[in-house]
Amino acid sequence: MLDEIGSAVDWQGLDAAHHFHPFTDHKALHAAKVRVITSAEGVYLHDAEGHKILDGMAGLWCVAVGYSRPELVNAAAAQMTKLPYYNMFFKTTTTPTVALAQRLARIAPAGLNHAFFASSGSEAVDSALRMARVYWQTLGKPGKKIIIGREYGYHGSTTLGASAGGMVDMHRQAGDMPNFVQVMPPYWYGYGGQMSPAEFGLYAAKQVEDKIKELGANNIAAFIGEPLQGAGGVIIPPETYWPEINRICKEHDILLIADEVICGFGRTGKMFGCDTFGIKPDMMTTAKAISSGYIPLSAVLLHDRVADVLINETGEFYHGFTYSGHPVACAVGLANLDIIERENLLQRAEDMGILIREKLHTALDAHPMVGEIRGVGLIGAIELTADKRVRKFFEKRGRVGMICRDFCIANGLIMRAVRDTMVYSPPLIISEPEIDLLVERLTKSIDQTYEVVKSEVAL
Ligand code: PXG
Repeated sequence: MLDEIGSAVDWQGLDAAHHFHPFTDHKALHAAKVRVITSAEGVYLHDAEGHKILDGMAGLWCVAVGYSRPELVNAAAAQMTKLPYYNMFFKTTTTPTVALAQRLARIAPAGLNHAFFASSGSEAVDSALRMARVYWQTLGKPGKKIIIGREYGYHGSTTLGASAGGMVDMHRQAGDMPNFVQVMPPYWYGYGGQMSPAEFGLYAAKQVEDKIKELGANNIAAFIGEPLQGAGGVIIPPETYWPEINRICKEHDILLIADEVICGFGRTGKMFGCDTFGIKPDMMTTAKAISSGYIPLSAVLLHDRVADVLINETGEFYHGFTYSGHPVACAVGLANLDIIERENLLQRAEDMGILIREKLHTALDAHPMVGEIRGVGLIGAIELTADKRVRKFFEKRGRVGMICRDFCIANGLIMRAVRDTMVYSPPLIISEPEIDLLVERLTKSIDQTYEVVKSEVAL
Protein backbone atom coordinates (compact mmCIF):
# COMPACT_ATOMS: atom_id res chain seq x y z
CA MET A 1 0.00 0.00 0.00
CA LEU A 2 2.80 2.40 0.90
CA ASP A 3 4.33 1.98 -2.56
CA GLU A 4 1.13 3.17 -4.18
CA ILE A 5 0.95 6.50 -2.39
CA GLY A 6 3.30 8.44 -4.57
CA SER A 7 6.36 8.67 -6.78
CA ALA A 8 9.97 8.86 -5.64
CA VAL A 9 9.81 12.63 -5.75
CA ASP A 10 6.96 12.74 -3.20
CA TRP A 11 8.86 10.50 -0.80
CA GLN A 12 11.94 12.65 -1.14
CA GLY A 13 10.00 15.80 -0.26
CA LEU A 14 8.30 14.16 2.69
CA ASP A 15 11.59 12.72 3.89
CA ALA A 16 13.21 16.16 3.86
CA ALA A 17 10.22 17.67 5.66
CA HIS A 18 9.81 15.11 8.42
CA HIS A 19 12.58 12.55 8.69
CA PHE A 20 15.64 13.45 10.75
CA HIS A 21 18.30 10.99 9.54
CA PRO A 22 21.06 9.31 11.53
CA PHE A 23 24.68 10.38 10.86
CA THR A 24 23.77 13.04 8.34
CA ASP A 25 24.60 16.61 7.40
CA HIS A 26 20.93 17.45 7.02
CA LYS A 27 21.31 20.61 4.99
CA ALA A 28 23.54 18.83 2.48
CA LEU A 29 21.14 15.89 2.27
CA HIS A 30 18.15 18.13 1.58
CA ALA A 31 20.07 19.85 -1.20
CA ALA A 32 21.11 16.51 -2.73
CA LYS A 33 17.88 14.51 -2.26
CA VAL A 34 17.59 11.18 -0.57
CA ARG A 35 17.55 7.83 -2.41
CA VAL A 36 14.40 5.81 -1.79
CA ILE A 37 15.17 2.08 -1.52
CA THR A 38 12.05 0.09 -2.32
CA SER A 39 13.05 -3.58 -2.44
CA ALA A 40 16.01 -5.93 -2.42
CA GLU A 41 16.93 -9.53 -3.18
CA GLY A 42 20.17 -11.45 -2.87
CA VAL A 43 22.95 -8.86 -3.11
CA TYR A 44 20.91 -6.27 -5.02
CA LEU A 45 18.96 -3.19 -3.95
CA HIS A 46 16.25 -1.49 -6.01
CA ASP A 47 15.41 2.20 -5.73
CA ALA A 48 12.29 4.16 -6.60
CA GLU A 49 13.90 5.48 -9.76
CA GLY A 50 14.40 1.99 -11.17
CA HIS A 51 18.11 1.52 -10.41
CA LYS A 52 19.42 -1.92 -9.48
CA ILE A 53 22.43 -1.49 -7.22
CA LEU A 54 24.98 -4.06 -6.08
CA ASP A 55 25.23 -3.78 -2.30
CA GLY A 56 28.92 -4.08 -1.51
CA MET A 57 28.23 -3.19 2.13
CA ALA A 58 25.53 -5.75 3.12
CA GLY A 59 23.41 -2.81 4.26
CA LEU A 60 25.51 -1.50 7.13
CA TRP A 61 27.79 -4.55 7.40
CA CYS A 62 24.87 -6.69 8.55
CA VAL A 63 22.91 -8.55 5.84
CA ALA A 64 25.03 -11.71 5.96
CA VAL A 65 22.52 -14.09 4.36
CA GLY A 66 21.43 -11.64 1.65
CA TYR A 67 18.09 -9.92 1.17
CA SER A 68 14.59 -11.42 0.94
CA ARG A 69 15.20 -14.77 2.59
CA PRO A 70 11.82 -16.44 3.15
CA GLU A 71 13.24 -18.52 6.02
CA LEU A 72 13.65 -15.38 8.13
CA VAL A 73 10.29 -13.94 7.09
CA ASN A 74 8.57 -17.21 8.01
CA ALA A 75 10.36 -17.48 11.34
CA ALA A 76 9.20 -13.96 12.26
CA ALA A 77 5.64 -14.57 11.09
CA ALA A 78 5.34 -17.86 12.95
CA GLN A 79 6.68 -16.38 16.18
CA MET A 80 4.54 -13.24 15.85
CA THR A 81 1.47 -15.40 15.43
CA LYS A 82 2.28 -17.56 18.45
CA LEU A 83 3.78 -15.04 20.88
CA PRO A 84 4.65 -11.61 19.46
CA TYR A 85 6.12 -10.24 22.66
CA TYR A 86 6.81 -10.93 26.25
CA ASN A 87 9.35 -9.48 28.65
CA MET A 88 12.18 -11.08 30.60
CA PHE A 89 11.69 -9.04 33.76
CA PHE A 90 8.97 -10.83 35.75
CA LYS A 91 10.92 -14.04 36.38
CA THR A 92 9.81 -14.95 32.86
CA THR A 93 11.43 -16.05 29.63
CA THR A 94 10.39 -17.27 26.17
CA THR A 95 11.54 -20.33 24.30
CA PRO A 96 13.26 -18.61 21.33
CA THR A 97 15.21 -16.48 23.81
CA VAL A 98 16.53 -19.50 25.70
CA ALA A 99 17.21 -21.46 22.52
CA LEU A 100 19.24 -18.60 21.05
CA ALA A 101 21.19 -18.09 24.29
CA GLN A 102 22.09 -21.79 24.29
CA ARG A 103 22.98 -21.71 20.60
CA LEU A 104 25.26 -18.71 21.07
CA ALA A 105 27.03 -20.45 23.95
CA ARG A 106 27.63 -23.42 21.66
CA ILE A 107 29.20 -21.39 18.84
CA ALA A 108 31.07 -18.79 20.91
CA PRO A 109 34.68 -19.18 22.04
CA ALA A 110 35.07 -21.55 25.01
CA GLY A 111 33.74 -20.22 28.30
CA LEU A 112 31.38 -17.57 26.89
CA ASN A 113 28.29 -19.35 28.10
CA HIS A 114 25.88 -16.54 29.00
CA ALA A 115 23.96 -14.18 26.71
CA PHE A 116 22.34 -10.86 27.61
CA PHE A 117 20.08 -9.59 24.82
CA ALA A 118 19.32 -6.09 23.54
CA SER A 119 18.29 -4.56 20.24
CA SER A 120 21.36 -2.75 18.88
CA GLY A 121 25.12 -2.87 18.94
CA SER A 122 25.17 0.37 20.91
CA GLU A 123 23.00 -1.13 23.63
CA ALA A 124 25.21 -4.22 23.71
CA VAL A 125 28.32 -2.08 24.16
CA ASP A 126 26.65 0.10 26.78
CA SER A 127 25.60 -3.05 28.64
CA ALA A 128 29.05 -4.63 28.46
CA LEU A 129 30.71 -1.50 29.82
CA ARG A 130 28.28 -1.36 32.71
CA MET A 131 28.81 -5.05 33.39
CA ALA A 132 32.57 -4.50 33.48
CA ARG A 133 32.28 -1.72 36.04
CA VAL A 134 29.75 -3.58 38.17
CA TYR A 135 31.99 -6.65 38.06
CA TRP A 136 34.83 -4.67 39.65
CA GLN A 137 32.49 -2.97 42.13
CA THR A 138 31.30 -6.39 43.22
CA LEU A 139 34.86 -7.57 43.71
CA GLY A 140 35.53 -4.59 45.98
CA LYS A 141 37.46 -2.57 43.43
CA PRO A 142 35.09 0.32 42.60
CA GLY A 143 38.02 2.44 41.46
CA LYS A 144 38.44 0.30 38.35
CA LYS A 145 36.33 2.46 36.04
CA ILE A 146 38.42 3.59 33.09
CA ILE A 147 37.70 2.07 29.69
CA ILE A 148 40.56 2.00 27.19
CA GLY A 149 39.47 2.23 23.55
CA ARG A 150 41.31 3.09 20.38
CA GLU A 151 41.51 5.87 17.87
CA TYR A 152 39.21 5.05 14.91
CA GLY A 153 37.38 2.53 17.08
CA TYR A 154 33.61 2.51 16.69
CA HIS A 155 31.47 1.26 19.54
CA GLY A 156 28.08 2.74 18.82
CA SER A 157 26.26 5.97 19.28
CA THR A 158 25.00 6.01 22.83
CA THR A 159 26.94 8.44 24.98
CA LEU A 160 29.04 5.62 26.44
CA GLY A 161 29.65 4.13 23.00
CA ALA A 162 30.68 7.49 21.57
CA SER A 163 33.01 8.01 24.53
CA ALA A 164 34.59 4.57 24.11
CA GLY A 165 35.00 5.06 20.37
CA GLY A 166 37.67 7.07 18.65
CA MET A 167 35.96 8.45 15.58
CA VAL A 168 37.40 11.94 15.85
CA ASP A 169 34.42 14.16 14.95
CA MET A 170 31.86 12.03 16.73
CA HIS A 171 33.99 11.79 19.81
CA ARG A 172 34.44 15.56 19.85
CA GLN A 173 30.68 16.13 19.53
CA ALA A 174 29.44 13.54 22.02
CA GLY A 175 32.22 11.51 23.62
CA ASP A 176 32.94 13.53 26.73
CA MET A 177 32.05 11.02 29.46
CA PRO A 178 34.72 10.75 32.15
CA ASN A 179 36.89 7.65 32.50
CA PHE A 180 37.43 6.91 28.81
CA VAL A 181 40.78 7.07 27.02
CA GLN A 182 41.99 6.12 23.56
CA VAL A 183 45.24 4.64 22.35
CA MET A 184 46.79 4.16 18.92
CA PRO A 185 45.07 1.62 16.66
CA PRO A 186 47.06 -1.22 15.03
CA TYR A 187 46.90 0.63 11.70
CA TRP A 188 50.14 -0.35 10.01
CA TYR A 189 49.35 1.37 6.69
CA GLY A 190 48.77 4.69 8.44
CA TYR A 191 51.15 4.60 11.39
CA GLY A 192 53.63 1.80 10.76
CA GLY A 193 56.31 3.96 9.11
CA GLN A 194 59.42 1.90 8.45
CA MET A 195 58.44 -0.87 10.90
CA SER A 196 57.43 -4.28 9.57
CA PRO A 197 53.77 -5.11 10.25
CA ALA A 198 54.88 -7.66 12.89
CA GLU A 199 57.05 -5.08 14.68
CA PHE A 200 54.32 -2.50 14.48
CA GLY A 201 51.73 -4.91 15.94
CA LEU A 202 53.86 -5.21 19.07
CA TYR A 203 54.46 -1.47 19.12
CA ALA A 204 50.72 -0.70 18.94
CA ALA A 205 50.00 -3.25 21.69
CA LYS A 206 52.68 -1.62 23.83
CA GLN A 207 50.70 1.63 23.68
CA VAL A 208 47.97 -0.18 25.63
CA GLU A 209 50.43 -1.41 28.24
CA ASP A 210 52.03 2.03 28.54
CA LYS A 211 48.60 3.59 29.04
CA ILE A 212 47.80 1.04 31.77
CA LYS A 213 51.05 1.85 33.54
CA GLU A 214 50.41 5.57 33.20
CA LEU A 215 46.86 5.44 34.61
CA GLY A 216 47.34 2.55 37.04
CA ALA A 217 45.73 -0.84 36.57
CA ASN A 218 43.71 -0.30 39.75
CA ASN A 219 41.84 2.48 37.92
CA ILE A 220 41.08 0.54 34.73
CA ALA A 221 38.02 -1.64 34.16
CA ALA A 222 38.44 -2.85 30.61
CA PHE A 223 40.02 -2.61 27.21
CA ILE A 224 37.48 -2.62 24.37
CA GLY A 225 38.45 -3.33 20.79
CA GLU A 226 36.97 -4.61 17.55
CA PRO A 227 38.89 -7.68 16.34
CA LEU A 228 39.37 -5.62 13.18
CA GLN A 229 38.21 -2.01 13.14
CA GLY A 230 35.32 -1.88 10.67
CA ALA A 231 33.79 1.59 10.56
CA GLY A 232 37.24 3.07 11.23
CA GLY A 233 38.42 1.86 7.81
CA VAL A 234 38.75 -1.94 8.01
CA ILE A 235 41.96 -1.72 10.00
CA ILE A 236 43.28 -5.28 10.19
CA PRO A 237 45.81 -5.77 12.99
CA PRO A 238 49.13 -7.49 12.35
CA GLU A 239 49.23 -11.06 13.69
CA THR A 240 51.41 -10.01 16.60
CA TYR A 241 48.85 -7.59 18.04
CA TRP A 242 46.07 -9.60 19.67
CA PRO A 243 48.19 -12.27 21.40
CA GLU A 244 50.04 -9.42 23.04
CA ILE A 245 46.79 -7.68 24.06
CA ASN A 246 45.60 -10.99 25.58
CA ARG A 247 48.77 -11.11 27.65
CA ILE A 248 48.61 -7.45 28.71
CA CYS A 249 44.99 -7.58 29.84
CA LYS A 250 45.54 -10.79 31.78
CA GLU A 251 48.75 -9.64 33.39
CA HIS A 252 47.28 -6.31 34.53
CA ASP A 253 43.90 -7.74 35.56
CA ILE A 254 41.86 -5.77 33.04
CA LEU A 255 38.78 -7.15 31.33
CA LEU A 256 39.03 -7.66 27.58
CA ILE A 257 35.88 -6.83 25.65
CA ALA A 258 35.84 -7.86 21.99
CA ASP A 259 33.35 -5.77 20.04
CA GLU A 260 32.19 -8.30 17.43
CA VAL A 261 29.31 -6.20 16.10
CA ILE A 262 30.78 -6.23 12.58
CA CYS A 263 33.08 -9.27 12.75
CA GLY A 264 30.63 -11.69 14.34
CA PHE A 265 28.82 -14.52 12.54
CA GLY A 266 31.16 -15.24 9.67
CA ARG A 267 32.36 -11.92 8.33
CA THR A 268 36.04 -12.78 8.82
CA GLY A 269 35.72 -16.38 7.55
CA LYS A 270 35.26 -17.85 11.02
CA MET A 271 32.26 -17.55 13.31
CA PHE A 272 33.84 -14.72 15.30
CA GLY A 273 36.73 -12.33 14.84
CA CYS A 274 38.05 -13.74 18.14
CA ASP A 275 38.43 -17.12 16.37
CA THR A 276 40.23 -15.51 13.43
CA PHE A 277 42.65 -13.44 15.51
CA GLY A 278 43.09 -15.68 18.58
CA ILE A 279 41.47 -13.23 21.00
CA LYS A 280 40.60 -14.48 24.50
CA PRO A 281 37.78 -12.17 25.56
CA ASP A 282 35.98 -11.84 28.87
CA MET A 283 32.97 -10.45 27.03
CA MET A 284 31.87 -10.12 23.43
CA THR A 285 29.35 -7.67 22.02
CA THR A 286 27.44 -8.85 18.96
CA ALA A 287 24.66 -7.47 16.74
CA LYS A 288 24.17 -6.89 12.99
CA ALA A 289 24.68 -10.33 11.36
CA ILE A 290 23.15 -12.06 14.41
CA SER A 291 19.84 -11.44 12.59
CA SER A 292 21.31 -10.36 9.24
CA GLY A 293 19.72 -6.99 9.98
CA TYR A 294 16.20 -8.30 9.35
CA ILE A 295 15.16 -7.31 12.87
CA PRO A 296 16.93 -5.37 15.61
CA LEU A 297 18.85 -7.78 17.84
CA SER A 298 22.10 -7.77 19.78
CA ALA A 299 23.75 -9.79 22.51
CA VAL A 300 26.52 -9.48 25.05
CA LEU A 301 28.21 -12.83 25.60
CA LEU A 302 29.84 -13.23 28.99
CA HIS A 303 32.60 -15.60 30.02
CA ASP A 304 31.87 -17.79 33.03
CA ARG A 305 34.50 -15.94 35.04
CA VAL A 306 32.55 -12.66 34.68
CA ALA A 307 29.08 -14.18 34.79
CA ASP A 308 29.84 -16.13 37.98
CA VAL A 309 30.59 -12.88 39.82
CA LEU A 310 27.56 -11.02 38.44
CA ILE A 311 25.26 -13.99 39.08
CA ASN A 312 26.48 -15.13 42.49
CA GLU A 313 27.77 -12.00 44.15
CA THR A 314 26.32 -8.78 42.71
CA GLY A 315 22.73 -9.05 43.84
CA GLU A 316 20.39 -7.25 41.46
CA PHE A 317 22.00 -5.90 38.31
CA TYR A 318 19.94 -2.81 37.59
CA HIS A 319 19.96 -2.95 33.81
CA GLY A 320 17.80 -4.21 30.94
CA PHE A 321 15.51 -3.17 28.13
CA THR A 322 11.84 -3.64 27.23
CA TYR A 323 12.98 -5.64 24.22
CA SER A 324 15.78 -7.68 25.87
CA GLY A 325 15.38 -11.23 24.58
CA HIS A 326 12.49 -10.31 22.28
CA PRO A 327 10.98 -13.62 21.12
CA VAL A 328 10.47 -12.56 17.50
CA ALA A 329 13.99 -11.17 17.19
CA CYS A 330 15.45 -14.32 18.77
CA ALA A 331 13.38 -16.57 16.46
CA VAL A 332 14.79 -14.67 13.47
CA GLY A 333 18.29 -14.96 14.98
CA LEU A 334 17.90 -18.73 15.21
CA ALA A 335 16.67 -19.03 11.61
CA ASN A 336 19.55 -16.83 10.50
CA LEU A 337 22.09 -19.07 12.26
CA ASP A 338 20.42 -22.07 10.61
CA ILE A 339 21.14 -20.53 7.20
CA ILE A 340 24.72 -19.62 8.12
CA GLU A 341 25.38 -23.20 9.22
CA ARG A 342 23.34 -24.99 6.53
CA GLU A 343 24.90 -23.02 3.68
CA ASN A 344 28.34 -23.16 5.22
CA LEU A 345 28.71 -19.40 4.97
CA LEU A 346 31.87 -19.28 7.07
CA GLN A 347 33.76 -21.35 4.51
CA ARG A 348 32.11 -19.38 1.76
CA ALA A 349 33.26 -16.07 3.29
CA GLU A 350 36.78 -17.47 3.48
CA ASP A 351 36.76 -18.76 -0.13
CA MET A 352 35.05 -15.75 -1.67
CA GLY A 353 37.31 -13.46 0.35
CA ILE A 354 40.38 -15.07 -1.22
CA LEU A 355 38.77 -14.71 -4.63
CA ILE A 356 37.82 -11.06 -4.24
CA ARG A 357 41.31 -10.13 -3.04
CA GLU A 358 42.91 -11.99 -5.98
CA LYS A 359 40.68 -10.14 -8.40
CA LEU A 360 41.28 -6.78 -6.72
CA HIS A 361 45.04 -7.33 -6.82
CA THR A 362 44.87 -8.21 -10.52
CA ALA A 363 42.74 -5.18 -11.34
CA LEU A 364 44.30 -2.57 -9.08
CA ASP A 365 47.83 -3.44 -7.89
CA ALA A 366 49.42 -1.35 -10.63
CA HIS A 367 47.04 1.58 -10.20
CA PRO A 368 48.97 4.73 -9.26
CA MET A 369 46.34 5.78 -6.73
CA VAL A 370 45.99 2.43 -4.92
CA GLY A 371 48.30 2.17 -1.91
CA GLU A 372 47.17 -1.05 -0.31
CA ILE A 373 44.60 -3.80 -0.80
CA ARG A 374 43.81 -5.71 2.38
CA GLY A 375 41.13 -8.00 3.67
CA VAL A 376 40.19 -11.06 5.68
CA GLY A 377 37.15 -13.19 4.93
CA LEU A 378 34.60 -11.02 3.16
CA ILE A 379 35.64 -7.66 4.56
CA GLY A 380 38.35 -5.50 3.13
CA ALA A 381 39.73 -2.13 2.14
CA ILE A 382 41.47 -0.34 -0.68
CA GLU A 383 43.61 2.60 0.39
CA LEU A 384 43.60 5.48 -2.08
CA THR A 385 46.86 7.39 -1.84
CA ALA A 386 48.50 10.56 -3.05
CA ASP A 387 51.82 8.71 -3.43
CA LYS A 388 51.87 4.95 -3.22
CA ARG A 389 55.65 4.67 -2.77
CA VAL A 390 55.46 6.31 0.66
CA ARG A 391 51.81 5.52 1.60
CA LYS A 392 51.03 9.25 1.59
CA PHE A 393 47.57 10.44 2.55
CA PHE A 394 45.79 13.10 0.50
CA GLU A 395 46.14 16.61 1.88
CA LYS A 396 42.46 17.09 2.59
CA ARG A 397 41.53 13.75 4.14
CA GLY A 398 38.28 12.21 2.95
CA ARG A 399 37.55 14.24 -0.14
CA VAL A 400 38.95 11.79 -2.71
CA GLY A 401 37.21 8.92 -0.94
CA MET A 402 33.92 10.78 -1.17
CA ILE A 403 34.42 11.41 -4.90
CA CYS A 404 35.12 7.70 -5.40
CA ARG A 405 32.12 6.72 -3.28
CA ASP A 406 29.87 8.90 -5.45
CA PHE A 407 31.28 7.38 -8.66
CA CYS A 408 30.64 3.91 -7.20
CA ILE A 409 26.99 4.71 -6.56
CA ALA A 410 26.61 6.25 -10.02
CA ASN A 411 28.11 3.01 -11.40
CA GLY A 412 25.61 0.87 -9.50
CA LEU A 413 27.73 -0.16 -6.52
CA ILE A 414 27.35 0.71 -2.86
CA MET A 415 30.76 1.07 -1.21
CA ARG A 416 31.65 3.09 1.87
CA ALA A 417 34.49 5.58 1.93
CA VAL A 418 36.17 5.95 5.30
CA ARG A 419 38.40 8.95 4.88
CA ASP A 420 40.13 7.96 1.58
CA THR A 421 39.83 4.24 2.22
CA MET A 422 37.24 2.37 0.17
CA VAL A 423 35.75 -0.46 2.21
CA TYR A 424 33.63 -3.45 1.22
CA SER A 425 31.61 -5.98 3.18
CA PRO A 426 29.10 -7.66 0.84
CA PRO A 427 26.53 -10.28 1.85
CA LEU A 428 28.29 -13.59 2.53
CA ILE A 429 26.20 -15.27 -0.18
CA ILE A 430 27.82 -13.20 -2.95
CA SER A 431 28.70 -15.31 -6.02
CA GLU A 432 31.75 -15.19 -8.27
CA PRO A 433 29.98 -13.34 -11.13
CA GLU A 434 28.74 -10.79 -8.59
CA ILE A 435 32.28 -10.39 -7.25
CA ASP A 436 33.45 -9.80 -10.84
CA LEU A 437 30.81 -7.09 -11.19
CA LEU A 438 31.83 -5.50 -7.88
CA VAL A 439 35.51 -5.40 -8.89
CA GLU A 440 34.67 -4.10 -12.37
CA ARG A 441 32.49 -1.28 -11.02
CA LEU A 442 34.99 -0.35 -8.32
CA THR A 443 37.88 -0.31 -10.79
CA LYS A 444 35.91 1.94 -13.12
CA SER A 445 35.08 4.26 -10.22
CA ILE A 446 38.69 4.47 -9.08
CA ASP A 447 39.75 5.25 -12.66
CA GLN A 448 37.16 8.02 -12.86
CA THR A 449 38.29 9.37 -9.50
CA TYR A 450 41.90 9.36 -10.67
CA GLU A 451 40.93 11.44 -13.70
CA VAL A 452 39.45 14.08 -11.37
CA VAL A 453 42.49 14.04 -9.07
CA LYS A 454 44.90 14.31 -12.03
CA SER A 455 42.97 17.19 -13.57
CA GLU A 456 43.15 19.10 -10.27
CA VAL A 457 46.89 18.56 -9.97
CA ALA A 458 47.30 19.84 -13.53
CA LEU A 459 45.50 23.11 -12.69
N1 PXG B 1 30.16 -1.66 17.62
C1 PXG B 1 30.65 -1.77 16.38
C2 PXG B 1 31.97 -2.44 16.17
C3 PXG B 1 29.92 -1.29 15.29
O1 PXG B 1 30.42 -1.38 14.05
C4 PXG B 1 28.20 -0.61 16.85
C5 PXG B 1 28.96 -1.10 17.87
C6 PXG B 1 26.87 -0.01 17.16
O2 PXG B 1 25.84 -0.76 16.65
P1 PXG B 1 24.39 -0.12 16.37
O3 PXG B 1 23.55 -1.32 16.04
O4 PXG B 1 23.96 0.53 17.62
O5 PXG B 1 24.53 0.85 15.24
C7 PXG B 1 28.66 -0.69 15.53
C8 PXG B 1 27.83 -0.13 14.41
C9 PXG B 1 29.34 2.88 9.28
C10 PXG B 1 28.46 2.47 10.41
O6 PXG B 1 29.01 3.88 8.65
C11 PXG B 1 28.87 1.48 11.28
C12 PXG B 1 28.05 1.12 12.34
C13 PXG B 1 26.83 1.75 12.52
C14 PXG B 1 26.44 2.75 11.64
C15 PXG B 1 27.25 3.12 10.58
O7 PXG B 1 30.34 2.22 9.00
N2 PXG B 1 28.50 0.17 13.21
